Amino acid sequence: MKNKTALITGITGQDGAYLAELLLEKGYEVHGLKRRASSFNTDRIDHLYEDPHKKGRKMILHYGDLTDGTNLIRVLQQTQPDEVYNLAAQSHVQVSFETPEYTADVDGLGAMRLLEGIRLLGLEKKTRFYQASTSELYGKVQETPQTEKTPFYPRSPYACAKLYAYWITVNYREAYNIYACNGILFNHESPIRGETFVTRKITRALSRIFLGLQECLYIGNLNALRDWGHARDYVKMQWLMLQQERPEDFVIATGEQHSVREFIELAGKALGLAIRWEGEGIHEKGINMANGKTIVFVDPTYFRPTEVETLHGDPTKAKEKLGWEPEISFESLVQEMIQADLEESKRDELCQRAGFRVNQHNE
Ligand code: NDP
Ligand code: GDR
Repeated sequence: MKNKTALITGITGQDGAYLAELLLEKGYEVHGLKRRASSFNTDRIDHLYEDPHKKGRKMILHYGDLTDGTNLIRVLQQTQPDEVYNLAAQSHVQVSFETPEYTADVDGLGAMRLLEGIRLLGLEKKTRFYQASTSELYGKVQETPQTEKTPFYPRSPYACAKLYAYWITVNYREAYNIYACNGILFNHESPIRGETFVTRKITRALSRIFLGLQECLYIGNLNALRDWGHARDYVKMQWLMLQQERPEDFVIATGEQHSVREFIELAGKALGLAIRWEGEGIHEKGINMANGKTIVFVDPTYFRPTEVETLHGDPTKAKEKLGWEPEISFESLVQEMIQADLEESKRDELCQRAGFRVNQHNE
């Protein structure tokens, strides 16, 4: 039997990298959409890279962009995929308040362009479609914990765009019988998480503070509550969802909730840093108990115009129908992220001592 072919948009992102790895292990031919950038942007998948001059490659990258419909149709036509995973997005909630139109175009219309491409090319019966939907759809939550039936109340341009993508996926399933489904994924993290999402920002900053490369961490809402899982566990579900008899939407979450503050405390603990909190609101500070230095400051720059205060998922349907359980605990996730960032910071420290410039980003 011929091996399956998959097309992953967003292959250079966190989930794209883990999913590409998983599908290659399963024997798929993996095609990925990458954006043209002024420098190499494939760090996360470089270990899977194959020389474009080599015959019989299993991973092939195509230039493209979700805002460019004709490009998407061409890539779909060339690759004739059995499965499309639409992971590409302007995925930062806070940035979406600054780039609402672009975010709507990529995250909302982008999904429609792919679905319409599948239809125009007559691939409705062949191609299965996965849409990266999000717990941000619940926004101002109407029910706790959140299930597939909980009403949506988006609270950002990002979530509003993803709401369109969610419903257009349902609509193409119902209108044209395309095997299309939404994974409503709660936050998932890993050592290759983007550096400006809160978890990675914390593990990176604390590692650097620990080594003396950075003075402090500036943070926004310490009390936000999230249901954090590990990306490696979550991409398994993305694949599983496309292997069922009938297409359905699933919530993917751990069912456990923690605050940003707890994340900082646990990450500190993994480094042997005990943190004491002092003050309130925007004056709250995190103090290193070993030396009395303030290492965490609240900075309102990171507050959002409308915040999602709490998210807590109920993954019962995924457990019952797909036999899926997250395998990596919250504690192991934090530990793994700290270990990786400590390694990276040690490399930076060596470079700095040898007189080389290192990345000083602290957003
Ligand atoms: P990342 O931000 O790590 O990756 C996003 C990917 O999309 C990158 O490959 C990026 O390319 C690509 N991309 C961005 N804009 C465009 C565009 N205009 N055209 C083509 N590609 C583009 O996200 P994650 O891997 O964390 O998330 C994957 C998907 O899942 C996203 O859609 C996200 O919204 C959604 N999601 C994520 C959750 C999470 O907790 N991680 C939870 C729920 C949903 P480049 O590398 O060039 O920037
Ligand atoms: P989120 O993730 O918005 O949930 O979206 P993020 O890590 O950005 O924020 C989580 C919570 O932490 C609070 N927070 C901060 N966030 C950032 N980025 N930086 C800070 O300094 C900071 N301080 C506090 C936020 O206010 C928020 O409450 C992620 C993305 O991956 C989306 O693409 C995805 O859809 C959702 O998760 C599920």
